[in-house]
Amino acid sequence: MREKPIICEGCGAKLQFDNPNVSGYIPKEVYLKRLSEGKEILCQRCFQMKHYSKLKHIDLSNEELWKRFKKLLDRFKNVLWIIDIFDFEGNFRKEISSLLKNKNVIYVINKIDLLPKAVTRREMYDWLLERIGSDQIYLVSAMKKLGIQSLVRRLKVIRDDILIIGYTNAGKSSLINKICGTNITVSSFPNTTLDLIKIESTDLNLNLYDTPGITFGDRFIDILSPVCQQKILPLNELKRKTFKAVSEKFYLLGALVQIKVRELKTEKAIFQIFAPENVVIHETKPERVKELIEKQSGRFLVPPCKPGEISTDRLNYKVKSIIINEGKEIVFPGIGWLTMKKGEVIFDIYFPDKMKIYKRKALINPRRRR
Ligand SMILES: Nc1nc2c(ncn2[C@@H]2O[C@H](COP(=O)(O)OP(=O)(O)OP(=O)(O)O)[C@@H](O)[C@H]2O)c(=O)[nH]1
Ligand SMILES: [Mg+2]
Repeated sequence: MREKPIICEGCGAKLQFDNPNVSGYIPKEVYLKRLSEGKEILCQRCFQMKHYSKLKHIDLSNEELWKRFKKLLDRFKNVLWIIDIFDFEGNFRKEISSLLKNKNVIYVINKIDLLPKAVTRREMYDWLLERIGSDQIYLVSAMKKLGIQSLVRRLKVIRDDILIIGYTNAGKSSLINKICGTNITVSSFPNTTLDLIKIESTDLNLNLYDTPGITFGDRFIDILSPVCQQKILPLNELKRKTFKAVSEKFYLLGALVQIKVRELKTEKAIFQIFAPENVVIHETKPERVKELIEKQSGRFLVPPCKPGEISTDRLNYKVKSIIINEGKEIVFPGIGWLTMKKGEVIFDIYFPDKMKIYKRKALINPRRRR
């Protein structure tokens, strides 16, 4: 007979029968029935996420998760850091890397299927090597099962416990499921995994530990409701729109970011915006911006996903001027980036003051297609 499980097999929360609003809740009769049938035992939240893509709200504090994460890290020497390639700046945080100095760290760059097919693995690897500063980099797609075998070969030589860490929604649980054939709950909602989950892998001859994802709340996606975050999380190759830069024109990323061409430094300039399928990229004239944002935020202009979803006091806007030329990108963590294809432009970027934007060397090389 199966041992009586005391934690949810989907999210790691301690099972309890008393409070439906706290993690790990399962009605006692359901628990006993599934136990007697020898079936998988999931808490109500995991069950609803898995079968109905429905989120049951659980109060979670980022600070508390971070505190627990740091404590947990002390116990492990080997760490697998899962990083979402779509949100590299949001995921690859100094706050985390500074805690990994004396660890054996393997960097797993997940979701490579989101990038245009023309970007080669070599290009991605070189770009990442420069930024991460370690050659322990594995490029994978947990969803499309790419790069898994070479990662597995690497893991097999470790022969010791491995802690899986990373930002929420980076794909930690998805990757473990692909490697170990487990059935941990995976979803596009943030904070799916709630506690440590131990996976004993006979194939790898070691134990893996899945962990709850980290968030610091400063990515554009973080100010959206969990349901909206789920809606805009990219699952397919990113869409892109190409624009000829026109002085004074505005380019909107939903209602969250306004990009204005302040000045063309070259006669001609072309740029592209990359974003998930459900993020609206819209070109407009300066005189239309205010009205569009007021009337279409959460309607045509997604994100947000609903009118009034974000209270205006949280959207205190600031403006930052950035000059960029060919081969550079401006990143809006969690919702997209702008790649300069040709020429040089000064952009004025209007965005909520709690958010961070970054300028970086282009991941999507503008010269490839010439
Ligand atoms: N396109 C794409 N999506 C992926 C990939 N791996 C995971 N996802 C999706 O990303 C979302 C998050 O996956 P999870 O495995 O739940 O992520 P996690 O890191 O465990 O998240 P938390 O438990 O919240 O910390 C899900 O919608 C997955 O289907 C991938 O390789 N490519
Ligand atoms: Mg997870």
